[in-house]
Amino acid sequence: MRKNRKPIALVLAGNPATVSPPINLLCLSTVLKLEGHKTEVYDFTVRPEKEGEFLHRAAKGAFSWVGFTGFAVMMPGVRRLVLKLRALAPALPLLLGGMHASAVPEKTLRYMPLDAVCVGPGEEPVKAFARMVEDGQRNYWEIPGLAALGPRGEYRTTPRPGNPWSPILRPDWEAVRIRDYQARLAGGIRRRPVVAPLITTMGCPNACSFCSANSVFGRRLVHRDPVEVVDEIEYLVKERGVGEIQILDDNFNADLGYAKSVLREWARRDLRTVFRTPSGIWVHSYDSEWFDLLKATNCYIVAFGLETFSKDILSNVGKHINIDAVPDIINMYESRKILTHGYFIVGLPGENYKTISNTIKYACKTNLSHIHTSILIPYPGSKIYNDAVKEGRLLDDWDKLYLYNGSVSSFCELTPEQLKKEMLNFYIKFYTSRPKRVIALSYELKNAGLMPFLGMAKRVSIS
Ligand code: B12
Repeated sequence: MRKNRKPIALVLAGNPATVSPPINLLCLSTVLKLEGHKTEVYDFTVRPEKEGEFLHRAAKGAFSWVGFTGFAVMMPGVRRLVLKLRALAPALPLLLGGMHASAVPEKTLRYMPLDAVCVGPGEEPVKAFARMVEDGQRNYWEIPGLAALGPRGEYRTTPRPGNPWSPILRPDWEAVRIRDYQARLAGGIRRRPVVAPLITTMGCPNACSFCSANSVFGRRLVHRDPVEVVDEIEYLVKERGVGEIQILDDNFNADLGYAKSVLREWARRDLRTVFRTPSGIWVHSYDSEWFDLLKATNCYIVAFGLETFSKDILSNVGKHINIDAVPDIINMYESRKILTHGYFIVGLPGENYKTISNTIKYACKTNLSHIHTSILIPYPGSKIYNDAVKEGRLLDDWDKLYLYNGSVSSFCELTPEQLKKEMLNFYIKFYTSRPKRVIALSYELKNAGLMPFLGMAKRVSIS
C-alpha cells in the first residue's frame, strides 16, 4: 500500500425503512485494497451521524475521490451529497455506480454533477478510474464501462471489451460493523440475533419486463467459487458472530447444480447456521437432493416471485412459471417444515379487479405461509419503464420509486389509489384467511421486533 495515497471514500446514502450492508461497496473495497489503495466505507443509512465528519474531511482534501452506489429511490439522497461536495471540494472526482447508473447513465449524469458513472460491474472500471485520478487525467469516458459528459456537455462512453465479467471478490467485511444493521434489518423475518447478507451469484437468466436487475449483469449468471462462498460464511460465523445468512442473489437456484454445490460444501462444514432467500428463488428448480441439502443447511423459509395468478399477465410480462403447478411445489417445501413466502405485484399491464381478486383467492388457497405484495413500480432499466419512456411517458421522479408507493403512474385500468387499496386488501384477506397465518405473522413480529415492519408500514401510510 503506497503510503502517500489518500483514501478512497465509498458512500451509501439515503434513509431506507430497512437496511442491509452495502455488499457492492464492500466488494469494490476489496478490489481497491488489492490494488494497494486505502478505502473508507461510509454507510449513512445506518450511521447518519458520520455525514458531517465525511463532508468536513472532504472539504479538507482528505480523499483521493468518492464513489457512490445506489438504485433509483436513493438518487435524490446521492444528489444532495454530490451538490454539497461540489460546493465544499469542487475538484474532488465523484463516481456513481450500481443499478440506476447502469440503467439510465446519461439521465443520471444530467440529473447531478458527477464526473462519471459506471455502467455494469465495477471491478475493472474502478481500478482504471483510480489510476486515471492518480495520473491527474479526467477523460473518464475513455475507461471501458464508464460514461461521462464531455467538454461540451456531450454524453460519452466506452463499451466494455468482450467478457466484462471479472470474478466477484469477497466483500471487505472489515469495513462495516454488522451489528449496525440488526435493528432495522431488511426483510423483517429472522431466527438468529445476528444476520448477514451473502451473494453467491450475480444476474438472472430471466427477463421479466417489470424487473431492472438485468441492467447491471444482463441476462446471465455470474457464479462465485462455492468453496470461496462457504469460506466467507465460515468467516462471518467464526469472526463476526453471525448465526443467520440471507442469500440475496436474484435467483440463487437458477443453476440448480451450482446452488447444490454451495449447499453441499456448507453442510459438510456443519456451521450451525440457518438461512433464507429473501430475493426469491426459481419455483420450478428443485429435486430431492435440493430438499435434503436445504434441510441439512437449515433453510427455514424460501421466497418465490409469483406476481399474479393470471396466465395472460404472466406471459405478457415474460414470467414463464406454470402457476397451476405452484401449489404442489409449495407443499413440497411446507411439508418439510420449510416455510414459503410469495411475492405478488398488483398493477401489471392487463390487471383489473377480476384478475386481482382471482390472485388473492389463489394465494389464500395455497399453503403459503407469508406474502409480500407491492404495486408495480416502473423501475428505470426495466422493459416496462423503457417502453413507457419511448412512448413519451414521464416516469423520472425517482424518489417515489419504492414498492408501496401508490402515487406513481399506473399501467393498467385501475388508478394508483385503487391499486393501493387492493394491495392492502390482499394483505388483510391473506393473513386473516387462516388462523395459522395470523399466528405466523405475530410470531415473526415478536421475533424480528416491530422496527422493520413499522418502517414498511410508515412507507405504506405516507404514499
Ligand atoms: C441488497 C438489496 C437491497 C438492500 C440494500 C442494499 C444496500 N445497502 O445497498 C435493501 C434490502 C435495504 C434493499 C432495499 C430496497 N430495494 Co433492493 N435490492 C438489493 C439486491 C437484492 C442486491 C443488491 C446487491 O448488493 N447486489 C450485489 C452487488 C455486488 O451487485 P451490484 O449492487 O449490482 O453492484 C455491482 C455493480 O452495480 C457495480 N456497482 C455498484 N455500486 C457501485 C459503486 C461504484 C462507485 C462503482 C464504480 C460500481 C458500482 O459494481 C458492483 C460489483 O460488480 C438488489 C437486486 C440486484 N440485482 O441488484 C435489489 C434492488 C436493487 N432493490 C430494489 C428496490 C426497488 C429496493 C426498494 C426500493 C424496495 C422498497 N422497499 O421499496 C428498497 C428500498 C431501499 C431504499 N433505500 O429505500 C430494486 C431496484 C430497482 C431500481 N432500478 O431502482 C432491485 C434491483 C430489486 C429488483 N429486482 O427490482 N435492497
